[in-house]
Amino acid sequence: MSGLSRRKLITGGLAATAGVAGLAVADRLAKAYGLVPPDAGGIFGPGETLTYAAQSLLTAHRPAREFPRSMISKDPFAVPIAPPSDAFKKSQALGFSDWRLTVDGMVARPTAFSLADLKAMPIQSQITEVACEEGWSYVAEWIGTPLSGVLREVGVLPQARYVAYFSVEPDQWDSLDMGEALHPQTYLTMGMNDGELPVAFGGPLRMRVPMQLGYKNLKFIHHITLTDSMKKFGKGLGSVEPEFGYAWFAGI
Ligand SMILES: Nc1nc2c(c(=O)[nH]1)N[C@H]1C(S)=C(S)[C@@H](COP(=O)(O)O)O[C@H]1N2
Ligand SMILES: [Mo]
Repeated sequence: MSGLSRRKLITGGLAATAGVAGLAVADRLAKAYGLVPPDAGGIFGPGETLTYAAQSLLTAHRPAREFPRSMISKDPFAVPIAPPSDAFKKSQALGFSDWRLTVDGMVARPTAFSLADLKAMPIQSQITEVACEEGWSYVAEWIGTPLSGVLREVGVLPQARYVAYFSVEPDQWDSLDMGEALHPQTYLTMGMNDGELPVAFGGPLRMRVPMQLGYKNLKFIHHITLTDSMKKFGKGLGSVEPEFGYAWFAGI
């Protein structure tokens, strides 16, 4: 059976089961395929599990739309950020030469990458849209290195299921499942529109996840950790957003 018809069968099965026998059965099916969001059983319940399972099966290898250069927004809107801390300002004065991205957890080789280390990895660019859950969006060119390459470099252990990532801003963290983390458009971004990534847009290092809503695209990334369970972080909902009523899986 081809991958696509298999996916159709699974998602069709999930949806039909939900209609006929209720969400609890869909929940069990999703678990059988290992498609359980970290906040399952939490505030969203089985409906969230069903949405996530169906969405990730349907969109697993679908790229986010890329735009022609002519459609780059003339005046991209940066969501205002908290005033930078003294430590951040000091690092900025050093051209972020002391910035480190620490990658640890369930990896063979925990590593602290400088920006120079990351810039020495394969650099790619994408012209994609940032879409905020509040309804506005803009298109920009994002320049960085795919997260997948960094994960290969540190050697992800087989039991790892999620990639949790943390901003230097307090209480700003999120996570991706392995499928989304290894997606070719998931970048650690250091440049924007042919220049350095401005601080307002998350410089010096931003997680770019064009397949998901703006809030998954965290600015000022300094730590990534691989884990088998998001229950170990915060309130166990997979990111800080579900604590305020937004979905962990924010696919668009
Ligand atoms: N560190 C950090 N990252 C963040 C935010 C934030 O407040 N702090 N806001 C998020 C939200 S809600 C959105 S919609 C996007 C906005 O991206 P922009 O500033 O490039 O428009 O950044 C996301 N990343
Ligand atoms: Mo947002």
